[in-house]
Amino acid sequence: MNKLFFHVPLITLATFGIAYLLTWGSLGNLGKGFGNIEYVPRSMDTIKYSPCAQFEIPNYQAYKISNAPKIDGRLDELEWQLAPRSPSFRDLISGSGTIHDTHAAVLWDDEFLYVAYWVEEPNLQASITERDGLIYQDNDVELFIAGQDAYYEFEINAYGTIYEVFFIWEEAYITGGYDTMTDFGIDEPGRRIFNGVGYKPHPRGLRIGFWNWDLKGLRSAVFADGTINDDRDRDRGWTVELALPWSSISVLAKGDNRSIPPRHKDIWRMDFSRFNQYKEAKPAKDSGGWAWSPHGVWDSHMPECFTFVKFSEEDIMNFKK
Ligand SMILES: [Ca+2]
Ligand SMILES: [Ca+2]
Ligand SMILES: [Ca+2]
Repeated sequence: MNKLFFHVPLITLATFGIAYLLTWGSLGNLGKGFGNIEYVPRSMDTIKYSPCAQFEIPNYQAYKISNAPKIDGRLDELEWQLAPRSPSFRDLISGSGTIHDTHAAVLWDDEFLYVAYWVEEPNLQASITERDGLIYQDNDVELFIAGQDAYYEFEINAYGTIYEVFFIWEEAYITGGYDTMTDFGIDEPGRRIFNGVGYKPHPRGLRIGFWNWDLKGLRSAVFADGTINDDRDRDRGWTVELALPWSSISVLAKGDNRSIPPRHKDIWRMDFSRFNQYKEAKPAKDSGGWAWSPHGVWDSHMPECFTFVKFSEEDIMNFKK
């Protein structure tokens, strides 16, 4: 773990804490509107109005690899075994513990960002087989990657069917020059205005979503450790293995010209979650969405709540015993 993040001076914590409390006070007074709360978009933003406590957002160190994993959904490579794993995901809204374990890990090399999920699931289920179908209507696993002015959404179910959307903050669409790009023109098929899911009054406003967009060169695979759609047995779960080419992710760097691939100690914001079609029985408060970094509201589309992923040039094999 990184000292920089875990030895935060008390005074900083206190400042964040006070800002957070003041914000909640302000939000309460303002009701539905956000009045004159100023929003200054930056990729490393600490947004005062956010429903997630900024000082509680997880930090993760992503190490480099020399040998690319085989993208087959099986996380049996030594690299994945050595990679730091997230704590088990918590409820997206309440932050409370969940009935099944979920972990994620990130690795990288100069060509790809690699992401893995370990998903405990006693009854594997999937129904959607069409690419860009509404995967969130199945039990799914989701990945969001944020740039300064845009973010990428990825979903996958136990069949390995995927859903991808690229979102650009409307206020940055023209000023950021996205409107002149081939994939993001004003007449692009699958382009729609989007206002979040359960947190509509996001102060940054609307996004423009591009549902037909694909992350070129993306490789994804699922390993189902059990039987899908057969509840006569009890399954162990599923694992997800992803390789996302930096050359395609580079579109997220447009806002702030961040390095592609990242440099040592660069920090990106990413969100890791799963959504289930079931909920744990009461009295558990299970929203059905579980995440590495809880958001405090029913909405994934909040980059200011995403996990901090810090890239390290150190090779993961240095941790081999
Ligand atoms: Ca593999
Ligand atoms: Ca798509
Ligand atoms: Ca089964």
